[in-house]
Amino acid sequence: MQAGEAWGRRWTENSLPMARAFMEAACRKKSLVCLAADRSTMAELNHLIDEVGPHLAALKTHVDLVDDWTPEAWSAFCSKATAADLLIFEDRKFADIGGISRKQMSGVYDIRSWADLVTAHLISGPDIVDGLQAGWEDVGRNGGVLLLAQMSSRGNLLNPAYTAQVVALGKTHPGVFGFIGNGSRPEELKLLRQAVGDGKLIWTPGVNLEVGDGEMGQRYGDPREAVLAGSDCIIVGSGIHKAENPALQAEAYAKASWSAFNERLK
Ligand code: 5BU
Repeated sequence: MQAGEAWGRRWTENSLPMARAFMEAACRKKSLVCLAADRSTMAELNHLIDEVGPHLAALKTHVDLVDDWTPEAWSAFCSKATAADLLIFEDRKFADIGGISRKQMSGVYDIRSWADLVTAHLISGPDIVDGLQAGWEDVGRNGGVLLLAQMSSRGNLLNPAYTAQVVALGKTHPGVFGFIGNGSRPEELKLLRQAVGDGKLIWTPGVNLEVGDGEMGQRYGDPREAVLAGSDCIIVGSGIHKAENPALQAEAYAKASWSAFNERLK
């Protein structure tokens, strides 16, 4: 099935190049899984991609938690991810004013040069999206911003009124790829999807085949329920990278997400 047919209104109502690149990748890989690659050495990161790359549509990084980071090793790792047909998503959670966010896209990590997607809080106002987009323009690249509309962690301060404002400001901004929603609570996710409509994607952390509480206030919901509630991509970390057999688990998440996506189409 062509990506446009599979994604329906999510495709026709969203012309951001990076959003369509994701929708196409998901169809090629038959997976709505983004791996949260929270490993702290380059060797572990490289090994993980070799193991699970075929089952993923995207790769989420926290570049600042790698102990032995070097520009050369990171560049080789990004090439490996691209060769595995993965979009690269730096979960940087930018939050500063627009001009500083633009500068933070460069610096030592030079996020603008390798990330296709980044996260941002909208706490400082909508100019942050323009700042981040300007960061990509500075190096002649395209990218997309995922705004945090909800979070998965217990006690977070993103209340429904705040979520509504993030959605209202973000849904008409062309630089916004989509929103982060809470994968651990399908009922919250349904409300978010209603508010967002079909014009933007929703990606969800807080997803695990074992539903319940995680470490330090993390909460987990079921992948199928998250997709049926309106998630377009499930972000899975420890459910895959801490598994005894990460490849088998990644395949299980890919299958769960893809069959729920097909169920949602009917
Ligand atoms: P986990 O191992 O599946 O719990 O990892 C979740 C990842 O998603 C981790 O990298 C977090 O930084 C990220 N995350 C999250 O857990 N919850 C949120 O609300 C946001 C990001 Br935004």
